[in-house]
Amino acid sequence: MQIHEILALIDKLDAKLVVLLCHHNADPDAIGAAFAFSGLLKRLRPSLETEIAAASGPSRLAKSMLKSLPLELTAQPRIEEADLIVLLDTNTIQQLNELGTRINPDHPLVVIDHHASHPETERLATFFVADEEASSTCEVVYRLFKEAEVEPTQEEAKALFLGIAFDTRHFIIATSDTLKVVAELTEAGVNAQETLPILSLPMEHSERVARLKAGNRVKILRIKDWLIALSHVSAYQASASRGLIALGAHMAVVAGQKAGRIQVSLRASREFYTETGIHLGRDLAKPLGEFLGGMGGGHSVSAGANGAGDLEACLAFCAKLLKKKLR
Ligand SMILES: [Mn+2]
Repeated sequence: MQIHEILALIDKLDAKLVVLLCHHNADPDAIGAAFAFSGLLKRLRPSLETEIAAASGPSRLAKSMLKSLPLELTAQPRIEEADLIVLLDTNTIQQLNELGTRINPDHPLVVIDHHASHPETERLATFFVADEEASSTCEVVYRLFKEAEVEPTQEEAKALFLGIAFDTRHFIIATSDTLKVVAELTEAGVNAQETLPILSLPMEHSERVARLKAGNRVKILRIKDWLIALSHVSAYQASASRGLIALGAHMAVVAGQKAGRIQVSLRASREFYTETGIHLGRDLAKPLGEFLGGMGGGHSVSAGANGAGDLEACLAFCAKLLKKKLR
């Protein structure tokens, strides 16, 4: 039982302060998982103090979600003083930006995640709770509640519900197991109809412009019957690549350069993954991250990489890799 192993670690360390960290631009899944897991820990070990922080602040949607939860993020987490650090929804330390540089290699570290695990993170982690089959980190955290036989509070259930809704694109890619969890969360007091609109903010003007620019600059690569869209835009790469999939591409790569750093978002349709077996995180983002001298990873149909280098060379690298894999 994983929750018992985490508790055993907390007891062994005689931990007083646990710092929970979410990846940069933390999304509703990361924030929801951190909020609920912190609540679970405090229920099981009432004297524990916890802090929750998101590297460089939360995303716009996560901010909107925070307004409906009794949670304040800590701007200056006491990482060095923490007896235990918990990483949520975060697959590499690099995704923590400057917060990651403050974690020393022998700091007790628990990782709770649903991404394909990164070997470097596995090495750093004292204990790893990872399930790549889970829809979201929130689903993984809900299973820890079940293991502990603790009912989430109405607010924790709401946070978990929002994280799952976000990561499954409003349940479009939810599995039967995920839907069972969602049903249990509604039993714990979540009103689905009132809660879901928290995740539907109107798109910002700059995001609309970025998506349209990415569409305008797109280069279409046709390999067999697959249509791959390659583009670049200096912001909102993830949104732009989702936009290109919605337009009809089977797979999209959108790169962007800002202050000498390159950020790349990769998205694919489910059909592309099931028929080609190409896992974007493992087969494309990871080697791309290495190519850029940075880091890459993610899921089967959604992944990202970052580093430094030349934008054109980066897109050419992706095209070459895809041609090799598809032919
Ligand atoms: Mn997630």
